[in-house]
Amino acid sequence: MSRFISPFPDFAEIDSLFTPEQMQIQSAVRQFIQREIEPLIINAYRTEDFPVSILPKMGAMGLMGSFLTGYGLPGMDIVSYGLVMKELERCDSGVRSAVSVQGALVMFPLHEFGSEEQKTHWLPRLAKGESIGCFALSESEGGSDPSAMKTTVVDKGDHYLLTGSKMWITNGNISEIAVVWAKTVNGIRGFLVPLKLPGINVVKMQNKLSLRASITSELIFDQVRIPKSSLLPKTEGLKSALQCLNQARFGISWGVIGAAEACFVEALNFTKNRILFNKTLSSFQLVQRKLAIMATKITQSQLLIYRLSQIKEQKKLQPAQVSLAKQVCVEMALEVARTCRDILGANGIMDEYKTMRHLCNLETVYTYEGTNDIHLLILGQEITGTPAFF
Ligand code: TGC
Ligand code: FAD
Repeated sequence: MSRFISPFPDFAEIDSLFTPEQMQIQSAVRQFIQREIEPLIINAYRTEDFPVSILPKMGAMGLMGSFLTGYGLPGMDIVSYGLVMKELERCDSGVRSAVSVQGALVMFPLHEFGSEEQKTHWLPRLAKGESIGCFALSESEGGSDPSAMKTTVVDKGDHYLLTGSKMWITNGNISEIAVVWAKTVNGIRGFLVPLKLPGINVVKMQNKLSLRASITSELIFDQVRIPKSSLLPKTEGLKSALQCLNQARFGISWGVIGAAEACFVEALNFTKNRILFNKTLSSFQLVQRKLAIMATKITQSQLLIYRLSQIKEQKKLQPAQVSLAKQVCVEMALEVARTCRDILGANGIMDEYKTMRHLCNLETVYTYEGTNDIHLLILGQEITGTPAFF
């Protein structure tokens, strides 16, 4: 077996596929997380808060919008970007979420659909983590069907009027700007909205039992006058929003493998030390079966995302391939986390072990960015040619 950067058993010798630069990025991010974020994460989860002090540090490391180029952005290759996501989520899905939203859902739409002025003003600030943004697509009624959104923007000549509300918005309360998707007479468009404007109320959603180390907010827009310059001029209908989701879903697919590996390693170590019936837990056949199945499934996901990263690097990755990755990897990670929680016995429900935190987080990851069902339906449509959403 090859040298492991991870204590996870690398049967497919995935680590040997990475270039020295990619391994260096992974190792630097892992060390940064162990030093700066791991010590804060249990308390952040208990208090349902996000450790905002880490954001400029992550910016300084080039982790925000790391896959984007120009405007002083890091321009990492796709595998390196994936490895960053994986290391962040090895710590906590909430940490990866904050970076996913900033990079894939705020910086990407600016980069792709923004005016030159919007890009030069915002991209460097967002990259440094000096300014934080959020992505406001979902509404309270039916997040899976964003085309049914009720939020509107009306052209009033010298300004726009924004009315409606958005729900479940990651980073909302810590954001200076929001990428808001709203209906106009020309269909759905994206707007870059400063959240300090009069008529905007940002309300933190409290008492989540999942993704607690992440800020989730409701954004309420009560006839908000927004400047004409807020429009992201190159957005064209819902498909522009969905293009952003492709970027984020891809990062999630890498990220959750980090969460799964973290649970696996914690459970494996536990089985080696736990004595039951005068033997280590790791020596029982039933336990080895669980470990073997998990190692196999994690390895399958690692191979899948590596292959899809090659296709993405060639700029040929299709949305259905991203759905395949999100569906397979998240379902795998959730199953692994559940099995690891079982192996840990009663200890597994305590927060000094990370597995239950990952398990609870992964319930959110299973739902956001397109539920598991939505991705299966996208795959079903791709396979049969028949949409079964409605
Ligand atoms: P439909 O008619 O299928 O498509 C409308 C137009 O968009 C095109 N399209 C895509 N383009 C790029 N990428 C994709 N993934 C695309 N999917 C579709 C499509 O070709 C069409 O183009 P055109 O030219 O014909 O106009 O649209 P639909 O309304 O029937 O919906 C399809 C469906 C259900 C798959 C879509 O709405 C969907 O994906 N729903 C799930 C919504 C979702 O994922 N929301 C996520 C919100 S953000 C979030 O959760 C952030 S969590 C952040 C964190 O903390 O990490
Ligand atoms: P619904 O759409 O109501 O779905 C309910 C159930 O119905 C699910 O099981 C679903 O799979 C199933 N279902 C839906 N449609 C079909 C169908 N056609 N056929 C069969 N079954 C179906 N959104 C943002 O815009 N920005 C964010 O930053 C953001 N962050 C989030 C953070 C957290 C912590 C959470 C929990 C959510 C976040 N979301 C965000 C919202 C997220 O994208 C939505 O929750 C998700 O899209 C699902 O929408 P919903 O919750 O309204 O569920």
